[in-house]
Amino acid sequence: MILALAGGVGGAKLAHGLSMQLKPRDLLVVVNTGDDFTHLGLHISPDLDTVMYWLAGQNDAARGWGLADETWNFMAALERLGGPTWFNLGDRDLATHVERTQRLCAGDTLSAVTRYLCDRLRIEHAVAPMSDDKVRTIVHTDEGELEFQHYFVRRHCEPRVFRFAFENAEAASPSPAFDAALASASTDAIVICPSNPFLSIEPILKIAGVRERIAQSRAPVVAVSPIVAGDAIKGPAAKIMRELGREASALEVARHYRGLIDGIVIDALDAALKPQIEALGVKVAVTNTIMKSRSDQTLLARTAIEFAAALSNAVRA
Ligand code: FO1
Repeated sequence: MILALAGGVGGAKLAHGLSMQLKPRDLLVVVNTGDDFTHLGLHISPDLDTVMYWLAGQNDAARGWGLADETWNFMAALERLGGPTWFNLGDRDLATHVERTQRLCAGDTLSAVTRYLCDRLRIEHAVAPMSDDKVRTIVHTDEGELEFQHYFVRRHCEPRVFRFAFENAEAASPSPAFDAALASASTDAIVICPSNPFLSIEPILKIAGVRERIAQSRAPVVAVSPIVAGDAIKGPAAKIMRELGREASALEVARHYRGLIDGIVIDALDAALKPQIEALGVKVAVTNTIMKSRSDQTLLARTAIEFAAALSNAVRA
């Protein structure tokens, strides 16, 4: 069984690749919910939405988030009424948020609602939130403290970042499926998807006990670098790294995850970094990590799975 940690579009793409390589019982995708927020009275879980839509094959490929063949009548009507239009909710996507909100209000957990939505979208592989407890990512910037979506979407990641806080993370418990996978002897590998290490993966690691349990896991832990040739494939990871005083490189990603990961998959464009990363005690696999097509997703997933298996055999040998 492979436990994948994901958030954002890069995470969803690799999760989709893993789902094409593995049987449903052999994959659990655990998703960041630090980006969740209440908007227009609706509970929005953007990273869960993105992973679900990719696994269901219903994602909008160009945007990365949201549904394909979307229409925007609701947003146009909202604008006419003078409502807030900085966060875009497509007409079809809206149904997900309404149904999720209704079920949460009726007392279901986020895990149960996610299972239900995945079922309805005919997703066979398991997807779970990192926690059923509320955790919120707050971005400390030169414009003050911003809730995540206000930083990311409303302010287009423009403010300069000083640090991130993950409200309530240390008091939150891993979701039941995540907890079981961390405890299970059947977890053969943990894959950290090429998601933003600071915004998408850190909130998951901050949940009570999670970082320690992953670091102590007997399963090999493999990360895929979201930084290629000094830049992020998508999103603000490189900008944030520079603002935090770090260089934007796959080497720095390996330094960031040092002590947690056994190996890292880096892009062929960064092959020259391999010796420096290995000097940190982190094994390196080099391949194409830019996922432009389904076959790129499958190949990267296969590389990550095979790399983890090789690391596991090396430990046993
Ligand atoms: N991202 C945007 O850049 N602009 C949007 O208006 C936007 C709306 C949105 C609605 C539902 C949803 O599930 C995701 C949405 N996203 C939007 C994506 C989301 O903000 C980010 O991809 C993640 O939070 C970062 O991982």
